[in-house]
Amino acid sequence: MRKLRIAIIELVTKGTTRTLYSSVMHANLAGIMPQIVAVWCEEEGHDVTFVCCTHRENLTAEIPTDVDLVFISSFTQAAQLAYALSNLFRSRGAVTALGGPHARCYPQDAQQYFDYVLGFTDKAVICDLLLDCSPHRPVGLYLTADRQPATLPGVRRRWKFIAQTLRKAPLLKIVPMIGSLGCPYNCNFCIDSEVPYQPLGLDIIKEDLRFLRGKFRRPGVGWHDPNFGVRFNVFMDAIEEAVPPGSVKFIAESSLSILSEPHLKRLKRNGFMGILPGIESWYDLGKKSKTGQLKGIDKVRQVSEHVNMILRYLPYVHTNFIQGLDVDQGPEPFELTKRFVDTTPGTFLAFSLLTAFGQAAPLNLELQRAGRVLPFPFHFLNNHHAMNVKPKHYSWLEFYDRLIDLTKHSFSWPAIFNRFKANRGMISRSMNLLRAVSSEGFGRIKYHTEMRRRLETDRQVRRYFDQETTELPQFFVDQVRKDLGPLWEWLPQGALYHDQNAYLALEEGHLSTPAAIVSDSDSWAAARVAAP
Ligand code: B12
Ligand code: SF4
Repeated sequence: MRKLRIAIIELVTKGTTRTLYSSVMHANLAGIMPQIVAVWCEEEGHDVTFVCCTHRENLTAEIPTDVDLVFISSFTQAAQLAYALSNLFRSRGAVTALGGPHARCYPQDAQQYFDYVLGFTDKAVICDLLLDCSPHRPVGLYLTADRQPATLPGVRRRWKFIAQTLRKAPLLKIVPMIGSLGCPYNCNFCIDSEVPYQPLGLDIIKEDLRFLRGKFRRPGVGWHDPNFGVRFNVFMDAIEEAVPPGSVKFIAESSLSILSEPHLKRLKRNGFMGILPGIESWYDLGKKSKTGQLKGIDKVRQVSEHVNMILRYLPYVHTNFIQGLDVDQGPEPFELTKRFVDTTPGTFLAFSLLTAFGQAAPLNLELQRAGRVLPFPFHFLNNHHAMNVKPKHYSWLEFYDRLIDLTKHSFSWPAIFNRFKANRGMISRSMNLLRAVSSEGFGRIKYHTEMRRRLETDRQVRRYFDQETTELPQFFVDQVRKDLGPLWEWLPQGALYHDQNAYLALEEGHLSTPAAIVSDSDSWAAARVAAP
């Protein structure tokens, strides 16, 4: 095989940004897979240039002009940026490949702009792509393994790329690690609801933790497991065997059902500093939060007590809520969350707008069938900048009024002050203060308020929200142009639009695209299979 010059670009943001939060945190939002793909490409003997793009960098200067192959890793919010970059690199003669959440959620759309679009990715998929490495146009080839990989390279092998990324994190440095894939729960809005739970090798994890202690005085690790701690004791035994208690700081996303008091004691002893449980709804998903059949105010009381208990053990708790679920109606869900803010002053609350990310989750099929998915450009699909699902029980104006009221309540000065008082330690206090006054708190109030104003005053926007037109209002076009900066010129024609019902079309057999399923035993490059 000829030696390829390969660039790997990870997009952790969707455009030019200069906020304080972005300069402190963006490099810490880097994923694991771009680093892994870089490792696999080097292992196959190729030259790799790796850039984690926090969007202060000049990409066109950092990537050599003569690369043969460019991998781009993108969330849906960065899809337009990714499409523009692919167009630019293709014009220079490179072949391009897309991986990451956007590729898993909207493969058919991405195939119009990339030579390869990757779903589940293991080393066999990457090796087959490297062997082929040729343009596939006008429709790219969709490559996927038939399941999540059984094993992934750990920190030691990824170190070169981790170190390079963390140089862009001036204060807090969080090393991404992963101990499991998939999830045993089946929340119907989630990308992992149908992906079986699968633990990864404990030996690699132990080796990595020991390795990191040689790199930092007290390393910080962020677990990227979709739901950390499902096999709690096995996992904690491994951590305890590898490193002395408290010598590594950890952050993890975990469900409340896992965060019992005995587990919290063990987490505290082992240096867990932050935990991100998803509460999501006061009326649904009781299994995940261990509240069973409890609903409404009863659930608020129980969860509030639970989160306050967590805060007695761990200094930082970030709770997630989904706004606009079908079970919600009237003022009550929002008022209950306000009550939760008051009774649980130490937690940071994140309010995600219900978003149907293409073919990510079973619920999206129902929503598309019901004609309730709006075609907002991908750029706005990050759970905050647009809600692409028409709410079942709210008008848009009522929904935004309630959302703004709730966000203002959570980031009012009294709430910020109470949070500050309730938190322990400078890191938790300053992180929550920074998040409140930066893009997440004040920034979001400003953004939602502007959206609410436009709904009332901008006829184009109103008609778009009411599904009377699919023509994109100028307000949205201007934002994408501003965020893309000079790369706007490279955005392919039509790339602001997508078929928001593509998943349904696929399920009903109206869409077929060149695709290849690759598994360890069935190499696509060898067999050249092209099956739907
Ligand atoms: C860990 C995690 C994070 C971490 C790490 C993010 C990161 N850079 O990876 C943090 C907390 C920082 C985060 C932040 C956000 N997240 Co997040 N996150 C997750 C989570 C829980 C796990 C993802 C994961 O790492 N899985 C393990 C990997 C190994 O598996 P995988 O993701 O399935 O990837 C496979 C393939 O896609 C492929 N692949 C993945 N990446 C790449 C890259 C290349 C180059 C290639 C070739 C292949 C490839 O290989 C993997 C193995 O098969 C998922 C939910 C879930 N249950 O999966 C949400 C999820 C990915 N996040 C989501 C969102 C919306 C966000 C935010 C926008 C939220 C926000 N508003 O702030 C931000 C965006 C941050 C960013 N970097 O741009 C959505 C993405 C939807 C979408 N289509 O964009 C998800 C799916 C949750 C959801 N709402 O359903 N997130
Ligand atoms: S518990 Fe979390 S990761 Fe698991 S299915 Fe539900 S939302 Fe997804």
